[in-house]
Parts: sequence; structure tokens; C-alpha cells
Amino acid sequence: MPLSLVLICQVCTTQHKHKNSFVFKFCGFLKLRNTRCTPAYGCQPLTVAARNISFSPRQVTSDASFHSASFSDTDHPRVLITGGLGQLGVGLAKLLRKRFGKYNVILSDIRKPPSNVFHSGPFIYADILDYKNLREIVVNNRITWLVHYSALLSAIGEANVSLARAVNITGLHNILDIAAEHGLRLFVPSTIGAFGPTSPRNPTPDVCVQRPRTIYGVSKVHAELMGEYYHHRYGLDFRCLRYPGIISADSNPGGGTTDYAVQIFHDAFKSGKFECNLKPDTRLPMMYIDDCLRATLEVMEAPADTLSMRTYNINAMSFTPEELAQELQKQMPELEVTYDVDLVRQAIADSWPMNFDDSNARKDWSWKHDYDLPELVQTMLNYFSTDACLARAN
Ligand code: AKB
Repeated sequence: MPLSLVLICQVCTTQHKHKNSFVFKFCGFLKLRNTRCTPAYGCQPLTVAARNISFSPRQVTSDASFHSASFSDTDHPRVLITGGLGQLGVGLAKLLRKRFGKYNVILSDIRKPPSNVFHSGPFIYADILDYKNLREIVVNNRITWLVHYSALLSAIGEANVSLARAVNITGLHNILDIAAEHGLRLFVPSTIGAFGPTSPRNPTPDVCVQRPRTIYGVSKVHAELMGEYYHHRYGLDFRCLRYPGIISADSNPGGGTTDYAVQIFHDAFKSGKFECNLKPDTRLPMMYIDDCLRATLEVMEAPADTLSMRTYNINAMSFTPEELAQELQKQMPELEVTYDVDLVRQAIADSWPMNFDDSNARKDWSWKHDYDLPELVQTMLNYFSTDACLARAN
């Protein structure tokens, strides 16, 4: 069948002649694959069905292809962040708003936001288990990037497997479908927890055996594989970083195995004592939140042709509870640290990487961390001392 072949840029809607495009036959539909027409945000390799098909992504057929829409007349992406009230969402919204404008970044959650968050920029209710709710948000707000932070972490996931399965797996399916249906650039974080006891642990490369033993880890391997599958099958612009344990001062993690590395700062300032739930010599990869959020923005902005893979390890430092305590004690010598091991968390930590090999991220999109252990501790101490001073003054 002769086709009039035209490519439509997802963002600027410019129509391009097919001269440089790669045409291939796929399940009865002729499709075109084009490179980005401009480096504008959201422009991406695009797969357009040459013949109209109409279906719901809820019932993907073997010959299905997702249509992409055009959404934006500016150069800025319109970003939706799910699970926005967790450890990372508010910080990421702040960073993205600085770059793309306050009203181009929407934070969402199913919980009520504290007033400072509510007043700092757009916030809406979004339930990732409700597909229609998600679709309405994406359409009404002309979303072009989706950062999917909703998830139950490792320790809490083990305490509530069915909820973790629903949120981390069923929720992810909704997110993938909505992103593919609307041609979004999708970021889903993965984790050191996506590896298991049979993975090489020191260092752990990007591609190796992944047999995690937690529902969190299983759901994250599933997310990596599904995202990459949608990328290859439907042209979804899926991007994924495997985060180490993230350490932040003004937001708390919840239900993770690496949470001790945040809690120690709170307890040091509150009581001068800290009881650690991991053994003193448990070595895990860790990262300061600013590095993590910057990495996320950088991989989202990276031109598609620089990404040789869609799921990257990122690394900064690696330490044990004992080493973290010693670094803190250099400035707070009175800090007392004791150990009362939580067997569930310890078993999880013992199955995770000790060091992460992130050479591909460094090579492909020039990833570079800023914070090592001394800078991390100094920054956290500065934050908590200022905070403590302010609290005393008020
Ligand atoms: C957890 O401990 O579960 C998370 C993670 C490393 O993914 N912080």
C-alpha cells in the first residue's frame, strides 16, 4: 500500500518528510522512526502508525502502536511527579521549577500536602491505581514528562507485600500505559535493591544477574524490564536510574533499609544517641540528595542518542554505619552509637551491592557526583545546626 509518509514532532508538531527516516514493517503496520526534530524537551524518537488505529492501552494487541500527541508550544516540558510527598518529590519539584518555571511542574500524591509544599507550586491529587484519574491529569495539564516516584520501599514492602505489589507493579503498569498513550518522557527510579545475593556485590555492574529477594526489588526489576520493553516495542522514551540509599536533611525516607543513614543525624541532634538497626560493618552505596536530583534532571535532559542503555547505575560513595558514625564523631565526639540489629533489614542489606559500578552513566551522559562522605556529613551538620538554632530562637 503506498503511503504518504510524514513524521510529526511530538512537541512542536512540525511535519517532516520521511527522507532520513527508517521505515520498517511491523505486524502489518508501516511505521516511521525519526530522530528528534530539534533538541527541544520532549522531542524524542517517535513511532507513528501510518494507519489510524484506535484502542485502549489497557488492551494492547500484538499489532498495536501508541499514538503520540502534541502538547507544548514552549521549549519547557510540563512535568508531573507522582508520589510527590516522599523523600525526593519536593526537592525534585524545586529543582525542576527553577529550571522550567513554577507552573510547569506539578507535584502529586494521595496525601494532603503540608502548607509550605501546597503554597510552593501546583499540587494535585493523583492516585496511580486509578487510570482515568491519571489520564485526566495528563490531558488537562498537557503533561510531557512524568517522574514516577510512588513506591513502597524495601523494609515496608516486606511488611505489606500485597500493597507493595499493587503500588509498585499494578501502579507501574498504569504509568507505562499512560506514558506510552500520551508520548511522555518517563522517568522511573530503580535501586540497589534491584540486585540480590547472587549478583556481584563489589562492584555491581549495570548488567548482571538480578535475583532480588524482596518484593521491592522484584517490582523494580519488573519496572526496568517493562520500561525497556515499552521502549523497544512502542518507542516509549523510558529513562531509569538505579539510586543508592539517598540521604537528605529536610525530607525523611520511610520504610527503607538505608534509612539509618538519615536517622543518625536526627538522633544525634535530638539526643546525642543513636541505635543502629544494621551491623556496624554493613557496607552500602549511598548518595546525597542533591546529587541524586541533579542526576535525575541530567538523564532526563540527555539527548536520546547519548543513551546507550535505558537503565543506569549511579554512584557517589559507599560506607558502613561505623564509618558514618566515625565521620560524624569528628565533629560531635559525644555522639553515642549502639547497635540493635533488625534481622529483616540486615538480611536485605546483606543481599545488596556494597559498591556500584556507574561507569556507563559517567561515559554516556557525563554523570559526576559532587558529594563524598566528608562533604555529605558537613552539609547535613550545617543544616541541622542551623535548624536547631532556628528552633531554639523561635
Ligand atoms: C531502601 O532502603 O529501600 C531504599 C533503596 C536503597 O532503594 N532507600
